[in-house]
Amino acid sequence: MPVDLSRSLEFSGKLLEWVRGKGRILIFCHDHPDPDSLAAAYALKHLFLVKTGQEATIAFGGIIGRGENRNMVRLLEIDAVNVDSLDLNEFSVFCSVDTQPGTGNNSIPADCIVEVVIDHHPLRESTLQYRMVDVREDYGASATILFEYLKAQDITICTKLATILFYAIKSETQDLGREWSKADREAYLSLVPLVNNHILYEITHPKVPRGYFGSFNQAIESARVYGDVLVFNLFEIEVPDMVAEMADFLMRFDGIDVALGMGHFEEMEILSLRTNSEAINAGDLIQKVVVGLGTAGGHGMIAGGQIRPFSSDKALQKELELSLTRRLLAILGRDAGRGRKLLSG
Ligand SMILES: [Mn+2]
Repeated sequence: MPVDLSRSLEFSGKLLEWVRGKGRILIFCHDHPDPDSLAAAYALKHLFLVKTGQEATIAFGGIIGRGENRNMVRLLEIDAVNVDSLDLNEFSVFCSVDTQPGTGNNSIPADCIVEVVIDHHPLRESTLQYRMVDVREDYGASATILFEYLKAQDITICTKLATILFYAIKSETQDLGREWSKADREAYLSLVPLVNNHILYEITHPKVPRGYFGSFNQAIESARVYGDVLVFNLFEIEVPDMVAEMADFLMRFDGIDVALGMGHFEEMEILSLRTNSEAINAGDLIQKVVVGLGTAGGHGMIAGGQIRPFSSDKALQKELELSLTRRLLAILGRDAGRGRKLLSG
């Protein structure tokens, strides 16, 4: 049975009706945007353009660092700009996609009045105050929600848009292997025949700088194993997404149920947590680990956090690693022994 689009039809209809005739639109992604965040923003921009003729600008904080994401933006011409380059007074409508105000992973100024929130992360109570809210925690990707709006509004999905949405769902759910719903599967499968495979291959096989291999080296060198928990520390990083990428990489180690990684980027400590245990919720767990230190959030299997500002002093970063490890092991009820290096000798 096909997915019921009535919720998407109703929300997108109300959204378009409300936004029509208002001034310039700004769409916020989360910081260091990933493909899902960029795709959702791009599709929302497209929806506005086709249905109301209004132009929208896509904004993010931080950088687009990961090779795949840089290729995606370049090859598929996603015109996203850094929020620092904009004068927010020029905009009259503010939207937030794949993130919610106050989460700590976006650069939405505290005095900016957001009115549209479309996301698939756990709903924050404070989000309910906004005018137009569509948060679907059971969806694997924000791009899937946007795919449904386009379908519900009878918008033709061209090759470029299809490739953007497909890559978002593909990477976010790891090809429907991680935290996907029936709706994600439906979107993924209906996009397959529309995708430009040549571009998709180029996106997924980026050329990477020397430092990329250094990160693997550092991740492996620093990794300590505490029973079924693995912790690694990249210290100074050039690409903030590297922590998440290395967390995924090290999760492959047989016998590991939880991986926590950290790295320092522009005066902040970036954390990433992964689990493949059904008994653990990664988003809840990382929030407990950073309580009183920073902000965090996420889904059942993947989560992230940030502590800012944080010193660039390596000794302090090592100290933080040890204290976060102690917290993590205590919360999980694991023995807080010294652990052992992933590779010894
Ligand atoms: Mn997402």
